[in-house]
Amino acid sequence: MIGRSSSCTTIALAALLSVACRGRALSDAQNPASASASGSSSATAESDCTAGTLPLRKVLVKNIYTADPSAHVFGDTLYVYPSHDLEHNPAPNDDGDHYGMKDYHVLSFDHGSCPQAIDHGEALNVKDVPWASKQLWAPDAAFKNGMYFLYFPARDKSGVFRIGVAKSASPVGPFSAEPQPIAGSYSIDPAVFVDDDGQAYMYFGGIWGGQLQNFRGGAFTPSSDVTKRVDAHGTLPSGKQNALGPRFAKLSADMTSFDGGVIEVSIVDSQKKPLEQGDNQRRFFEGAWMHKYNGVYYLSYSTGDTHYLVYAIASTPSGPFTYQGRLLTPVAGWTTHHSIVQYHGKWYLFYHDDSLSGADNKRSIKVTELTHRADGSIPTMTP
Ligand code: FUB
Repeated sequence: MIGRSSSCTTIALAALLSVACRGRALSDAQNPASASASGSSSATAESDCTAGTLPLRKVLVKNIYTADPSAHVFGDTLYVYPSHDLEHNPAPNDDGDHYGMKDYHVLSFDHGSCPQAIDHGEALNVKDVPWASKQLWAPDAAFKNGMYFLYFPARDKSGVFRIGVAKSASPVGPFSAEPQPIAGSYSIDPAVFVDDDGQAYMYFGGIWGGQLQNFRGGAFTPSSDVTKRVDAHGTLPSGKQNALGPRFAKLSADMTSFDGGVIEVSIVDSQKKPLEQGDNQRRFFEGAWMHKYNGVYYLSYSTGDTHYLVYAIASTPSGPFTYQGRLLTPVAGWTTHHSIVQYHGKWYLFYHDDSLSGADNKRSIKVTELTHRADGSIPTMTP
Protein backbone atom coordinates (compact mmCIF):
# COMPACT_ATOMS: atom_id res chain seq x y z
CA MET A 1 0.00 0.00 0.00
CA ILE A 2 1.25 3.45 -0.82
CA GLY A 3 2.55 5.31 2.17
CA ARG A 4 2.66 2.26 4.43
CA SER A 5 5.89 1.80 6.26
CA SER A 6 6.98 -1.81 6.59
CA SER A 7 8.10 -1.04 10.13
CA CYS A 8 4.52 -0.23 11.21
CA THR A 9 2.37 -2.83 9.49
CA THR A 10 1.38 -5.27 12.23
CA ILE A 11 -0.37 -4.16 15.37
CA ALA A 12 1.01 -7.16 17.25
CA LEU A 13 4.28 -5.32 17.13
CA ALA A 14 2.83 -1.89 17.68
CA ALA A 15 3.97 -1.42 21.25
CA LEU A 16 7.45 -2.58 20.42
CA LEU A 17 7.66 -0.64 17.21
CA SER A 18 6.24 2.53 18.65
CA VAL A 19 9.70 3.49 19.79
CA ALA A 20 11.05 3.01 16.29
CA CYS A 21 8.09 4.85 14.81
CA ARG A 22 8.47 7.84 17.11
CA GLY A 23 10.63 10.83 16.83
CA ARG A 24 9.40 12.56 13.70
CA ALA A 25 10.78 16.02 13.99
CA LEU A 26 8.47 18.83 15.10
CA SER A 27 9.27 20.61 11.84
CA ASP A 28 6.88 18.09 10.20
CA ALA A 29 4.09 19.70 12.16
CA GLN A 30 4.57 22.84 10.16
CA ASN A 31 4.35 20.90 6.92
CA PRO A 32 2.04 17.88 7.26
CA ALA A 33 2.00 17.31 3.53
CA SER A 34 5.73 16.66 3.29
CA ALA A 35 5.62 14.35 6.27
CA SER A 36 2.64 12.45 4.84
CA ALA A 37 4.47 11.80 1.63
CA SER A 38 7.24 10.00 3.44
CA GLY A 39 4.97 7.34 4.96
CA SER A 40 3.73 6.22 8.32
CA SER A 41 5.18 7.11 11.66
CA SER A 42 4.42 8.49 15.04
CA ALA A 43 3.39 12.09 14.88
CA THR A 44 3.57 13.25 18.46
CA ALA A 45 6.67 14.89 19.84
CA GLU A 46 7.98 13.59 23.17
CA SER A 47 7.62 17.07 24.63
CA ASP A 48 3.86 16.91 24.01
CA CYS A 49 3.42 14.04 26.45
CA THR A 50 2.59 13.83 30.11
CA ALA A 51 3.58 10.53 31.64
CA GLY A 52 0.71 8.06 32.01
CA THR A 53 -2.04 10.06 30.32
CA LEU A 54 -3.11 10.88 26.81
CA PRO A 55 -1.98 14.38 25.81
CA LEU A 56 -5.18 16.31 26.59
CA ARG A 57 -6.44 19.17 24.38
CA LYS A 58 -3.30 19.06 22.23
CA VAL A 59 -2.90 18.26 18.56
CA LEU A 60 -2.37 14.50 18.59
CA VAL A 61 -1.09 14.00 15.06
CA LYS A 62 1.26 16.39 13.35
CA ASN A 63 2.54 14.52 10.29
CA ILE A 64 -0.84 14.60 8.53
CA TYR A 65 -4.17 16.39 9.00
CA THR A 66 -6.77 14.21 10.70
CA ALA A 67 -10.45 14.76 11.54
CA ASP A 68 -13.66 12.98 12.61
CA PRO A 69 -11.89 10.69 15.10
CA SER A 70 -13.70 7.42 15.83
CA ALA A 71 -11.98 5.81 18.81
CA HIS A 72 -12.23 2.16 19.83
CA VAL A 73 -10.39 -0.16 22.16
CA PHE A 74 -9.58 -3.49 20.54
CA GLY A 75 -7.73 -5.81 22.89
CA ASP A 76 -5.81 -3.47 25.15
CA THR A 77 -4.97 -0.98 22.44
CA LEU A 78 -6.69 2.31 21.70
CA TYR A 79 -7.23 2.86 17.97
CA VAL A 80 -8.52 5.96 16.24
CA TYR A 81 -10.11 5.83 12.78
CA PRO A 82 -10.07 9.42 11.47
CA SER A 83 -10.68 11.13 8.18
CA HIS A 84 -7.44 12.15 6.47
CA ASP A 85 -7.69 15.77 5.39
CA LEU A 86 -5.61 16.75 2.40
CA GLU A 87 -3.11 19.56 2.00
CA HIS A 88 -5.19 21.37 -0.62
CA ASN A 89 -7.09 24.64 -0.80
CA PRO A 90 -10.26 24.32 -2.90
CA ALA A 91 -12.97 26.97 -2.60
CA PRO A 92 -15.36 26.06 0.24
CA ASN A 93 -19.04 25.46 -0.46
CA ASP A 94 -22.07 24.07 1.39
CA ASP A 95 -21.80 20.78 -0.47
CA GLY A 96 -18.47 20.19 1.30
CA ASP A 97 -16.48 19.85 -1.90
CA HIS A 98 -13.44 21.24 -0.07
CA TYR A 99 -13.41 18.04 2.01
CA GLY A 100 -12.01 15.99 -0.83
CA MET A 101 -10.38 13.21 1.14
CA LYS A 102 -8.95 10.21 -0.72
CA ASP A 103 -7.73 7.73 1.85
CA TYR A 104 -7.73 6.64 5.48
CA HIS A 105 -4.90 6.18 7.97
CA VAL A 106 -5.46 4.28 11.22
CA LEU A 107 -3.85 5.54 14.41
CA SER A 108 -3.05 3.67 17.60
CA PHE A 109 -1.85 4.82 20.97
CA ASP A 110 0.94 3.20 22.86
CA HIS A 111 -0.18 3.21 26.50
CA GLY A 112 3.33 3.51 27.84
CA SER A 113 4.71 6.14 30.12
CA CYS A 114 4.12 8.67 27.37
CA PRO A 115 1.21 7.60 25.16
CA GLN A 116 1.68 8.76 21.60
CA ALA A 117 -0.19 8.46 18.34
CA ILE A 118 1.25 6.00 15.87
CA ASP A 119 0.23 6.54 12.25
CA HIS A 120 0.04 3.13 10.56
CA GLY A 121 -0.04 4.56 7.06
CA GLU A 122 -2.64 4.20 4.36
CA ALA A 123 -5.34 1.68 5.23
CA LEU A 124 -7.75 2.24 2.31
CA ASN A 125 -7.69 4.44 -0.79
CA VAL A 126 -10.70 5.58 -2.80
CA LYS A 127 -9.12 4.13 -5.95
CA ASP A 128 -9.53 0.68 -4.38
CA VAL A 129 -13.25 1.13 -3.68
CA PRO A 130 -15.02 -0.07 -6.85
CA TRP A 131 -18.25 1.90 -6.33
CA ALA A 132 -16.83 5.19 -4.96
CA SER A 133 -15.79 8.34 -6.79
CA LYS A 134 -14.63 10.82 -4.15
CA GLN A 135 -14.87 12.28 -0.66
CA LEU A 136 -13.97 9.62 1.86
CA TRP A 137 -15.62 11.28 4.85
CA ALA A 138 -15.93 10.34 8.52
CA PRO A 139 -15.35 6.59 9.04
CA ASP A 140 -15.88 4.18 11.89
CA ALA A 141 -14.70 0.67 12.72
CA ALA A 142 -15.87 -2.46 14.50
CA PHE A 143 -14.54 -5.90 15.38
CA LYS A 144 -16.36 -9.22 15.24
CA ASN A 145 -15.29 -12.87 14.99
CA GLY A 146 -11.63 -12.09 14.37
CA MET A 147 -12.32 -9.55 11.62
CA TYR A 148 -12.06 -5.75 11.64
CA PHE A 149 -14.58 -3.71 9.67
CA LEU A 150 -14.06 -0.16 8.39
CA TYR A 151 -17.29 1.70 7.60
CA PHE A 152 -17.03 4.80 5.45
CA PRO A 153 -19.12 7.24 3.43
CA ALA A 154 -18.18 8.28 -0.09
CA ARG A 155 -19.93 9.64 -3.14
CA ASP A 156 -20.78 6.95 -5.65
CA LYS A 157 -20.14 7.43 -9.37
CA SER A 158 -23.31 9.52 -9.68
CA GLY A 159 -22.38 11.83 -6.81
CA VAL A 160 -24.71 10.34 -4.19
CA PHE A 161 -23.31 9.58 -0.74
CA ARG A 162 -23.47 5.92 0.25
CA ILE A 163 -21.86 3.95 3.04
CA GLY A 164 -19.35 1.23 2.32
CA VAL A 165 -17.60 -1.41 4.35
CA ALA A 166 -14.11 -2.84 4.07
CA LYS A 167 -12.56 -5.77 5.92
CA SER A 168 -9.16 -6.66 7.35
CA ALA A 169 -7.66 -9.24 9.67
CA SER A 170 -5.70 -6.37 11.24
CA PRO A 171 -7.16 -3.34 13.06
CA VAL A 172 -4.83 -1.07 11.12
CA GLY A 173 -5.55 -2.55 7.71
CA PRO A 174 -4.99 -2.62 4.84
CA PHE A 175 -8.74 -2.97 4.38
CA SER A 176 -10.38 -4.60 1.38
CA ALA A 177 -13.59 -2.87 0.27
CA GLU A 178 -16.75 -4.73 -0.63
CA PRO A 179 -17.63 -4.19 -4.31
CA GLN A 180 -20.89 -2.36 -3.56
CA PRO A 181 -22.01 0.06 -0.84
CA ILE A 182 -24.21 -1.39 1.91
CA ALA A 183 -27.63 -1.96 0.35
CA GLY A 184 -30.12 0.56 1.73
CA SER A 185 -27.39 2.92 2.99
CA TYR A 186 -27.20 6.60 2.17
CA SER A 187 -25.82 9.90 3.44
CA ILE A 188 -22.70 10.09 5.65
CA ASP A 189 -21.01 9.58 9.02
CA PRO A 190 -21.58 5.93 9.97
CA ALA A 191 -21.10 5.09 13.65
CA VAL A 192 -21.23 1.42 14.60
CA PHE A 193 -22.09 0.45 18.14
CA VAL A 194 -21.80 -3.13 19.38
CA ASP A 195 -24.13 -3.73 22.32
CA ASP A 196 -23.37 -5.93 25.32
CA ASP A 197 -25.15 -8.87 23.68
CA GLY A 198 -22.93 -8.62 20.57
CA GLN A 199 -25.62 -7.09 18.33
CA ALA A 200 -24.20 -4.30 16.18
CA TYR A 201 -26.13 -1.21 15.10
CA MET A 202 -25.25 1.59 12.71
CA TYR A 203 -26.24 5.23 13.21
CA PHE A 204 -25.69 7.45 10.20
CA GLY A 205 -26.70 10.59 8.35
CA GLY A 206 -25.90 14.24 7.94
CA ILE A 207 -27.83 17.16 6.45
CA TRP A 208 -26.73 19.81 3.92
CA GLY A 209 -23.69 18.40 2.06
CA GLY A 210 -24.36 15.05 3.73
CA GLN A 211 -27.56 14.76 1.65
CA LEU A 212 -29.85 13.37 4.37
CA GLN A 213 -32.59 15.79 3.27
CA ASN A 214 -32.42 14.28 -0.19
CA PHE A 215 -33.66 10.91 1.09
CA ARG A 216 -36.86 11.96 2.83
CA GLY A 217 -38.88 9.87 0.43
CA GLY A 218 -36.54 6.88 0.58
CA ALA A 219 -34.86 7.34 -2.80
CA PHE A 220 -32.40 10.10 -3.65
CA THR A 221 -34.03 13.29 -4.88
CA PRO A 222 -31.74 16.07 -6.04
CA SER A 223 -32.06 19.48 -4.45
CA SER A 224 -31.37 22.71 -6.25
CA ASP A 225 -30.11 24.50 -3.14
CA VAL A 226 -28.53 22.50 -0.34
CA THR A 227 -28.61 25.28 2.24
CA LYS A 228 -32.07 26.81 1.78
CA ARG A 229 -33.77 23.57 0.74
CA VAL A 230 -37.07 25.23 0.01
CA ASP A 231 -37.75 23.65 -3.36
CA ALA A 232 -40.16 20.76 -3.79
CA HIS A 233 -37.48 18.12 -4.05
CA GLY A 234 -34.92 16.92 -1.54
CA THR A 235 -35.76 19.63 0.95
CA LEU A 236 -35.36 19.92 4.67
CA PRO A 237 -38.49 20.20 6.82
CA SER A 238 -39.50 23.78 7.55
CA GLY A 239 -38.43 25.38 10.82
CA LYS A 240 -41.46 24.33 12.90
CA GLN A 241 -41.58 20.77 11.57
CA ASN A 242 -39.86 17.86 13.26
CA ALA A 243 -36.14 17.87 12.59
CA LEU A 244 -34.62 15.12 10.52
CA GLY A 245 -33.12 12.53 12.83
CA PRO A 246 -30.12 10.28 12.36
CA ARG A 247 -30.78 6.94 10.76
CA PHE A 248 -30.51 3.63 12.59
CA ALA A 249 -30.10 0.10 11.26
CA LYS A 250 -29.34 -3.28 12.74
CA LEU A 251 -26.27 -4.90 11.21
CA SER A 252 -26.37 -8.49 10.01
CA ALA A 253 -24.27 -11.15 11.72
CA ASP A 254 -21.54 -10.82 9.07
CA MET A 255 -21.42 -7.03 9.67
CA THR A 256 -21.58 -6.18 5.96
CA SER A 257 -25.30 -5.55 5.43
CA PHE A 258 -28.38 -4.22 7.18
CA ASP A 259 -30.61 -6.76 8.87
CA GLY A 260 -34.03 -5.22 8.27
CA GLY A 261 -34.94 -1.68 7.40
CA VAL A 262 -33.49 1.71 8.19
CA ILE A 263 -35.45 3.77 10.71
CA GLU A 264 -35.27 7.43 11.67
CA VAL A 265 -34.26 8.10 15.27
CA SER A 266 -36.44 10.54 17.17
CA ILE A 267 -34.86 13.15 19.44
CA VAL A 268 -37.32 14.81 21.82
CA ASP A 269 -37.18 17.51 24.48
CA SER A 270 -37.99 17.08 28.17
CA GLN A 271 -41.74 17.38 27.30
CA LYS A 272 -41.39 14.49 24.80
CA LYS A 273 -41.88 16.92 21.92
CA PRO A 274 -39.65 16.19 18.90
CA LEU A 275 -36.98 18.81 18.31
CA GLU A 276 -37.84 21.16 15.46
CA GLN A 277 -35.76 21.64 12.34
CA GLY A 278 -35.40 25.34 13.19
CA ASP A 279 -33.96 24.54 16.61
CA ASN A 280 -30.42 24.54 15.29
CA GLN A 281 -28.85 24.82 18.75
CA ARG A 282 -30.12 21.30 19.51
CA ARG A 283 -31.28 19.47 16.39
CA PHE A 284 -29.24 16.78 14.65
CA PHE A 285 -26.92 17.89 11.87
CA GLU A 286 -24.29 15.13 11.45
CA GLY A 287 -21.68 13.04 13.27
CA ALA A 288 -23.77 10.66 15.40
CA TRP A 289 -22.01 8.58 18.04
CA MET A 290 -23.32 6.03 20.54
CA HIS A 291 -21.91 5.03 23.91
CA LYS A 292 -23.53 3.16 26.76
CA TYR A 293 -23.06 4.07 30.40
CA ASN A 294 -24.75 2.32 33.32
CA GLY A 295 -27.23 0.68 30.93
CA VAL A 296 -28.27 4.01 29.35
CA TYR A 297 -27.78 4.70 25.62
CA TYR A 298 -26.14 8.05 24.92
CA LEU A 299 -26.58 9.43 21.40
CA SER A 300 -24.29 12.37 20.74
CA TYR A 301 -23.97 14.45 17.58
CA SER A 302 -22.99 17.75 16.01
CA THR A 303 -25.45 20.63 15.60
CA GLY A 304 -23.51 21.71 12.49
CA ASP A 305 -24.18 25.36 11.78
CA THR A 306 -24.25 26.21 15.51
CA HIS A 307 -21.09 24.15 16.07
CA TYR A 308 -22.01 22.30 19.28
CA LEU A 309 -21.57 18.70 20.25
CA VAL A 310 -24.68 17.69 22.19
CA TYR A 311 -26.21 14.51 23.59
CA ALA A 312 -29.52 12.78 24.24
CA ILE A 313 -30.30 9.59 26.15
CA ALA A 314 -32.62 6.59 25.82
CA SER A 315 -33.29 3.22 27.38
CA THR A 316 -33.03 1.38 24.05
CA PRO A 317 -30.52 1.76 21.19
CA SER A 318 -33.23 2.96 18.78
CA GLY A 319 -34.62 5.63 21.11
CA PRO A 320 -36.58 7.85 21.30
CA PHE A 321 -33.75 9.92 22.74
CA THR A 322 -34.35 12.77 25.16
CA TYR A 323 -32.14 15.80 24.64
CA GLN A 324 -29.86 16.48 27.62
CA GLY A 325 -27.40 19.24 26.82
CA ARG A 326 -24.06 20.25 25.37
CA LEU A 327 -20.96 18.11 25.40
CA LEU A 328 -18.49 20.50 23.80
CA THR A 329 -18.50 24.20 23.06
CA PRO A 330 -17.49 25.22 19.52
CA VAL A 331 -14.00 24.37 18.35
CA ALA A 332 -11.81 26.43 16.04
CA GLY A 333 -13.15 25.69 12.56
CA TRP A 334 -16.61 25.07 11.06
CA THR A 335 -17.04 21.36 11.63
CA THR A 336 -17.12 19.59 14.95
CA HIS A 337 -17.12 15.80 15.16
CA HIS A 338 -16.27 13.42 17.93
CA SER A 339 -16.29 9.98 19.53
CA ILE A 340 -16.47 8.79 23.11
CA VAL A 341 -14.50 5.82 24.42
CA GLN A 342 -13.56 4.22 27.72
CA TYR A 343 -9.88 3.34 28.00
CA HIS A 344 -7.98 2.13 31.05
CA GLY A 345 -10.89 3.08 33.30
CA LYS A 346 -11.33 6.66 32.05
CA TRP A 347 -13.76 8.11 29.53
CA TYR A 348 -12.44 10.27 26.71
CA LEU A 349 -13.93 12.60 24.13
CA PHE A 350 -11.99 12.64 20.86
CA TYR A 351 -12.69 15.66 18.65
CA HIS A 352 -10.96 17.84 16.07
CA ASP A 353 -10.25 21.48 15.36
CA ASP A 354 -8.32 23.49 12.81
CA SER A 355 -5.82 25.03 15.22
CA LEU A 356 -2.81 23.64 13.36
CA SER A 357 -3.77 24.99 9.93
CA GLY A 358 -6.37 27.73 10.42
CA ALA A 359 -8.30 26.18 7.52
CA ASP A 360 -11.73 24.49 7.95
CA ASN A 361 -10.73 21.57 5.73
CA LYS A 362 -7.34 20.86 7.35
CA ARG A 363 -8.17 19.60 10.80
CA SER A 364 -6.31 17.90 13.64
CA ILE A 365 -7.63 15.48 16.21
CA LYS A 366 -7.48 16.12 19.94
CA VAL A 367 -8.74 14.38 23.06
CA THR A 368 -10.05 15.47 26.43
CA GLU A 369 -11.32 13.60 29.45
CA LEU A 370 -15.09 13.15 29.81
CA THR A 371 -16.88 12.47 33.08
CA HIS A 372 -20.34 11.28 34.00
CA ARG A 373 -21.88 12.80 37.11
CA ALA A 374 -23.63 10.55 39.65
CA ASP A 375 -26.95 11.16 37.86
CA GLY A 376 -25.42 10.18 34.51
CA SER A 377 -25.28 13.69 33.07
CA ILE A 378 -22.11 14.87 31.35
CA PRO A 379 -20.55 18.26 32.17
CA THR A 380 -20.00 20.49 29.14
CA MET A 381 -16.39 20.45 28.02
CA THR A 382 -14.35 23.16 26.36
CA PRO A 383 -11.91 22.32 23.55
O1 FUB B 1 -14.94 15.31 7.32
C1 FUB B 1 -15.98 15.51 6.41
C2 FUB B 1 -17.24 15.82 7.10
O2 FUB B 1 -17.07 16.97 7.92
C3 FUB B 1 -17.71 14.77 8.07
O3 FUB B 1 -18.28 13.65 7.44
C4 FUB B 1 -18.60 15.57 8.91
O4 FUB B 1 -19.01 14.96 10.08
C5 FUB B 1 -17.78 16.81 9.13
O5 FUB B 1 -16.84 16.63 10.16
